[in-house]
Amino acid sequence: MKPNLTTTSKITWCPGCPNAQILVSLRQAIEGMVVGGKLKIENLVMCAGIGCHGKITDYMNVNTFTGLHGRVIPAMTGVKCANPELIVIGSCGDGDAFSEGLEHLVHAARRNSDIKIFVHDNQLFALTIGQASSTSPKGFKGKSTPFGSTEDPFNPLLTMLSVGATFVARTYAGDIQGTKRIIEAAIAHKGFSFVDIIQPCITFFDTRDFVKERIFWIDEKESVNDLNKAMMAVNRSDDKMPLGIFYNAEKETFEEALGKVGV
Ligand SMILES: Cc1ncc(C[n+]2csc(CCOP(=O)(O)OP(=O)(O)O)c2C)c(N)n1
Repeated sequence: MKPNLTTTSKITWCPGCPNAQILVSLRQAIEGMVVGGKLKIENLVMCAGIGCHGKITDYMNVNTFTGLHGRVIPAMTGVKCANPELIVIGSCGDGDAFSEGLEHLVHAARRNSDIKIFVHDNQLFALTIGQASSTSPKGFKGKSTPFGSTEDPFNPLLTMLSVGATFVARTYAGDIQGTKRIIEAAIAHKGFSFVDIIQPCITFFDTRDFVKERIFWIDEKESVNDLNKAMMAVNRSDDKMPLGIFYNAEKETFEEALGKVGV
């Protein structure tokens, strides 16, 4: 039966915020998986951090846990370890995942913890009104960098591939069907799933036109089983923005390995 994933909480994102498009994609992905018998709604737990993205748990009628800024991954890892039967998904911001919480992200990927993380990547700290984050482009002018950021941005896809993430993908919030497909595949994957979702912040850094001119869907067959090719696909010298599942591999999960301890 189709689950009712809506809640009575008032949506307080800015009108037109692409976070709402991510919400639609997520709901559609989960509805489809539940109706198709691939997921039991009572087994799903969704975690989130602090930031604009973090409001998503208010709007999802599933088991949720909203933790601290930068600490989404430890909460997810804890839930999964405590009850490996649960399917644990989470939303975090680029500030959350790549600045304050980067160490958690890297080690969860390295361990292949069976959790699925969706980064709402708007290239800045949005809730605190527009400071530069790790993925802000060089020259970005925001509240903390009024003369322009002097730093090169962090490449999360390349980092995730290099530390052992077994599912690495990127999508664009404005492509609701594309994002739905990627979310479904990430949830279905056994092991650590990392999805970077390009989510322009229409209030502090509206990159929608810039992004739409540069995104393209890759031919996933080219790299999905080949780590070196996946690394090449995400490490471009031009400003094009590839979307799709770059890499998807099978490996023993952290929880499976833990289950063998002492046996
Ligand atoms: C431990 C801690 N550090 C900093 C903050 C302040 N803070 C709250 S939201 C936020 C920015 C969130 O940015 P991001 O994670 O990118 O999410 P977005 O708002 O862009 O969705 C910060 C720095 C906090 N609440 N807790």
